[in-house]
Amino acid sequence: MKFFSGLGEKLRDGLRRSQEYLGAGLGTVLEPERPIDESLWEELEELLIAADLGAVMAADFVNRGREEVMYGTVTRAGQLRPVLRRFLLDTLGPARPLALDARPSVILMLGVNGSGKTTTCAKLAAALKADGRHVLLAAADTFRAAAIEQLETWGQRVDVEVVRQAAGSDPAAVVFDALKAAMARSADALIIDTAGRLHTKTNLMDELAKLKRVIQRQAPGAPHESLMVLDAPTGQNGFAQAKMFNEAIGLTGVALTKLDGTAKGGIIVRIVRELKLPVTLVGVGEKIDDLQPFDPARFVDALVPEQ
Ligand SMILES: Nc1nc2c(ncn2[C@@H]2O[C@H](COP(=O)(O)OP(=O)(O)OP(=O)(O)O)[C@@H](O)[C@H]2O)c(=O)[nH]1
Ligand SMILES: [Mg+2]
Repeated sequence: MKFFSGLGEKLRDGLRRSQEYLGAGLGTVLEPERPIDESLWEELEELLIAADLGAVMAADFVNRGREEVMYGTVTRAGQLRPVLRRFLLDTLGPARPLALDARPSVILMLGVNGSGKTTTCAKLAAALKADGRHVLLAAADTFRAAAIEQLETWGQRVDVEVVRQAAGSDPAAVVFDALKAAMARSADALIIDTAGRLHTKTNLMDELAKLKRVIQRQAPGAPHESLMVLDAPTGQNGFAQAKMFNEAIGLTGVALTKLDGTAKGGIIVRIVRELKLPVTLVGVGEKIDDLQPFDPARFVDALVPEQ
């Protein structure tokens, strides 16, 4: 049950760089007894932008802060901390757990090259297995033999069966087989790894649309999750990519990886707000258990702790 009981400390570790960055900045800007003046708003806005919340949201927050001051609810800088926490929580909305009710629940991982798709598939497979679920992996990245082997190696390590075909075969055929196997064995979940592709390559986006059609035909209602795997350090560039993937095949959410490698954890807030997609999973390291369901409350606690 470890996946869903949540590993708050892990998230905290993964966000260390963001936390140190924002934490140190907020510590200075929101000095508890500091009076509120124009320079404070400027410093705060800069800090939020630098943490990757984006200019629009930084300005929004400053406006909200100014309102609080106008109403007299805030008179000292330290009182803006809970206002910031509330603002982030409101923007993030409630947690949106992965859709895992169907049997099999079909989870499609997609995204650009190197974003962490294969690793996230393996981590998720391990987490669901540890949760007592019967999981299958499908090696639908048939572009390179190495990609299939990479997933197989993970499969062996986490003791999850990998449905595969030879390199160069049609990914749709792999997915067809895998789904058939998952249904025959009453598996709880089928996690599909796909090849990295640029959103600008029409033929590859068409291939993805075809994959989705094959799945839909075979199992109405599936795929239950089409997750865009984005890596946090890519930041803003990932937005354009995710938008195009969303338009081309429809996404249900984002799995944000490499959150441990950036000081800009604020990107999560922008994803939710600008892409209007929930972040369902976060990757906080390269190890098998470095994956967490995204929990907005925990995230805000880690990023902007109460003092
Ligand atoms: N630090 C860190 N590294 C990660 C995380 N997730 C994945 N990685 C690393 O990112 C690199 C690429 O991961 P893959 O899972 O192979 O990425 P991919 O999207 O499958 O790549 P392609 O199949 O080539 O498109 C590997 O070195 C992973 O260990 C994460 O959450 N944190
Ligand atoms: Mg891969």
